[in-house]
Amino acid sequence: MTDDTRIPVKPEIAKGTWVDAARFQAMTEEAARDPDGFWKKEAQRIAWMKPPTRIKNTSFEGDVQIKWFEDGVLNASVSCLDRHLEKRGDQVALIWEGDDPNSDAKVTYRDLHARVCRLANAMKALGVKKGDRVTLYLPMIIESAVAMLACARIGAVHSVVFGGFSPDSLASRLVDCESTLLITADEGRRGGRKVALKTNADEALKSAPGVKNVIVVRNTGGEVPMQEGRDLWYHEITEAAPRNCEPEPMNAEDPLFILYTSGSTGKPKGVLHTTGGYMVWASYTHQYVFDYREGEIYWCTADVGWVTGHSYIVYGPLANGATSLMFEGVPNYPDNSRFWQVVDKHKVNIFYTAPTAIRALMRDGDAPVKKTSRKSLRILGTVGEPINPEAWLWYYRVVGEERCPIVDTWWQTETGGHVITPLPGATVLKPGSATLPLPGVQAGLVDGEGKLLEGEAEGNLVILDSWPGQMRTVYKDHERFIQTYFATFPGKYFSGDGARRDADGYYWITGRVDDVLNVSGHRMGTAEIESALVAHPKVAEAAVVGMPHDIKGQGIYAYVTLNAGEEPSDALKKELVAWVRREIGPIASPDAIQWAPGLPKTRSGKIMRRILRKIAANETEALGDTSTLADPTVVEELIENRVG
Ligand code: 6R9
Repeated sequence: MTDDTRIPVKPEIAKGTWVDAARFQAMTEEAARDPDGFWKKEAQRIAWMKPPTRIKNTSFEGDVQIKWFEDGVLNASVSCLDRHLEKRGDQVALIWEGDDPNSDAKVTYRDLHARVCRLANAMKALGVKKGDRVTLYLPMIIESAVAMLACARIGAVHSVVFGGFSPDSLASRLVDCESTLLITADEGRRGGRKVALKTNADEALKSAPGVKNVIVVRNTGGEVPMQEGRDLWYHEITEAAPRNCEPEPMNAEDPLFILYTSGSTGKPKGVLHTTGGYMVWASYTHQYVFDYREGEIYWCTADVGWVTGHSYIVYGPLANGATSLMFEGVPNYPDNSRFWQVVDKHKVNIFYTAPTAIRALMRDGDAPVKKTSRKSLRILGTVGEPINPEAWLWYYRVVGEERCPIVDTWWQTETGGHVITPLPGATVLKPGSATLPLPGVQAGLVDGEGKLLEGEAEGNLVILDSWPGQMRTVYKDHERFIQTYFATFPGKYFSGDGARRDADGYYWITGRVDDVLNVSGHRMGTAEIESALVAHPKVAEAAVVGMPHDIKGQGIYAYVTLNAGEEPSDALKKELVAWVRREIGPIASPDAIQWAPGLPKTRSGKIMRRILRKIAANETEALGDTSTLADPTVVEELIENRVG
């Protein structure tokens, strides 16, 4: 049905775009034919102390070795700061919009450079050296970006831990990467509430004895205990520090950061990114995918605690000399019009958010959007999970008034940046499809045996060859890196996602492969059924999981959240089953529907299907770790009202 909807490239976007359809074609061909030549040119987008002469040296076989630009020398902070000083020292680099709509701030490139150097010098004075790991546990404040860049400046490897994580999660991450320094704040602010960061950090530090110092940003001014000899106020140590700090020369393959990410099994993995390839990829994708143009205001709503914040609030935009907006708050505080009010206030041109936010806002109707202007918007983007065509079209029609192309960007912490995505000036859009691989990305689909599928097909999404932004290893556990990503389909990077490729070669991500159902021998993406359910006018959100079924192997269990004001009833359940049968086919009929006032989500907004599968399977004694849930009470409610 939605496969037929095509939205052509807008002439007004194509005009002056970085990459039009012809250029996209040419780039794709060149990057495949001559990766060394192509990436040698693209590498010039960042600042090198010694430009690389060796470009690609990668193997997905055996030990899996990934090296890009390996004889190049650079410092990431120079690309983001120093080289902009002459031309745009007085241009705003970061706009900060507070949780409270009356608080904001602007920091120029010159200011940011000085702040980064001061903190870098202060860290050096504490004995932090190249290669040391520094953990950041911070709210969405300017100091987060300053701290990341200050680490980069002195060659320290940052590990950002999302400010919503518990003391336990923070402790295990501190210990795993053996951080000696933690940078945190007294408190954070979100949706009108305070987040007790320093108190959490103190709790975590009881089990992370390797941490010698804690730098504390005074953010809210809340009373927090400071431990003599260990804890230092950020403002005190930076005030005294010199405002110039020579950037540490780094090899292209020296680590830039570690970011922990959850897998389907085991403890979180420390995804390691290195300096040269990551910076090239962040800059390349930010420029082309958002069609970023000189002087534009760009806003990514992610938290810096996730990879999206790393690549698309800090490194990509700043490498490109952009003005990047950083938002401390949430979409519905003080009210559900906030995103669009911020867009109008700062005249945002490019807006990048998550499908879960779009669906939540869609549920509240058009009025909160329509009371704002949004005339500045030119490009919209989404990331994080499959976007159902229903939400895509609402975003397109209501938020963007059919003026702004939507880039549905598929990528992962592991990929460093976008890998499958439309380009606004080049790609005909189809609502719900992440469309085509970027030039330089060799995507493919394989069946269960690893056989590469041709043409129209559905299978496991793999990437056949390396791209510069790829993760290099799991920190201190290269074997786990090989096992997780290269063992399932030897010689290929396995994403863990499933996808369908249509007759035009467009990719439709169906969700994690562990979410793919097999019902009576038919394979179905849970995202597909969810999308059908959400397309019903009364449904706000849906999550579908498999449940054990005697006859079909797996049955379909759907959790459904209704729009505000809709009443659950048995008649409505029947109606939804009939609706899904009509939308997809009888094989997709839900076997059970449970009304869900809320769904268990991680703090980054991802639905925790693991928990939903357990509830559906009536294995509620063994729910596993629920500590990363945004609201654990949701789970109790669901258990109580489980169906069947
Ligand atoms: C960037 C980010 C990665 C997983 C990935 C996939 C899902 C991300 C998506 C998408 C469909 C998109 N995902 N973007 N699914 N369409 N545009 O989210 O990284 O937190 O590591 O998650 O998110 O399942 O495998 P990360």
